Amino acid sequence: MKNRLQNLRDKLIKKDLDAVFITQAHNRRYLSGFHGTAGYLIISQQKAILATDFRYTEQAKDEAPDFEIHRITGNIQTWLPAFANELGIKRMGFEGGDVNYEFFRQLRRALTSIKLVSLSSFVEEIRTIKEPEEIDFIVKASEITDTAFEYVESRLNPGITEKQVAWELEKAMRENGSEAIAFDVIVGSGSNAALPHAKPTDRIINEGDAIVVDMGAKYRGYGSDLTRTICLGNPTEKYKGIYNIVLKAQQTAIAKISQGMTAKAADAIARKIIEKAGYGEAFGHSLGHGVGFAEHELPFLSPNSKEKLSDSMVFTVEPGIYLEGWGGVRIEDTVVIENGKVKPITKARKMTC
Ligand SMILES: [Mn+2]
Repeated sequence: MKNRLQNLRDKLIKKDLDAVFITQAHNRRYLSGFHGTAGYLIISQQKAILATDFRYTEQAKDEAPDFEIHRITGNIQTWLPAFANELGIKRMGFEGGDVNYEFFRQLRRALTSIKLVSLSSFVEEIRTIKEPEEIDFIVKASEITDTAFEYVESRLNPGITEKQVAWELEKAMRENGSEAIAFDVIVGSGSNAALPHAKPTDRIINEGDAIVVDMGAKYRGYGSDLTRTICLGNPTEKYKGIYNIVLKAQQTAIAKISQGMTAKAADAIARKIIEKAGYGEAFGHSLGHGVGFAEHELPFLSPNSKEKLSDSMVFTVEPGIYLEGWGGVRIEDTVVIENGKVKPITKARKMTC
């Protein structure tokens, strides 16, 4: 955690801030190691304070050795001013993307003589560069996901419902060591696969149906993200054609994305292939997103992205084509940039057709 705090403190200097007030749960855990669901961090150049309530003070002492643990009661107006005074804070950053309006009003009332600076993605940017141990945890979460997918996929038969498939996948992930699911399992069969984030229904999967399955496990707080499109029985020619366009877009992106490239350029590699094939309108989401504590985090590989990709970033590559009333295809791997190149973390087999 010491490196993480140092990175944060370097950023405080750049922003001319005396301290930062951390409210976002993943950022709190990332910076302090504390897993509890309630608490605040106040970090200056000299001090790192973790303020939490009675339920968590003992746990916080174990999990966050680099922080001074303080037990708090009541809302921030009752305890924050004393810390701000003690630390001599004049300009303090807060997480503008996390706090709600009511909380901001309390913050302003608590710290009337302090200049409050709204920060966006302040810690999230640091989180984009994964440490070796974080990558190991994501690899482990991906292995769990791959194993669960292949196990369920090899036993899929017509007559099962989408909800049953989703439950089998969830069960298999938990049985393989996942501490939770990273997000609700997506299963869309037949025309339901046209919905990129299909909620599993009672639809019975028939012979010849294509099925989009999107799932993720969790290991030590870190997620994985895997999508496969599979076909029960013989797919139609139209289906094969669309599947192969998506597969080509995905594989080309994996082969060509490199360190130093903008996330926007990375997205364009896959998008151009799908556009050229005449399905540009049917690829309505971005190519990928970062994976870590959050299901979706920086970097975002989209046509509007301003980020640059670099070594040790972990993200997904997941092009798709969706046609209303017909169905859809998406293929997604979780990958990492290593030595300048994309290395897939996901190993689950892909259908060929
Ligand atoms: Mn994803």
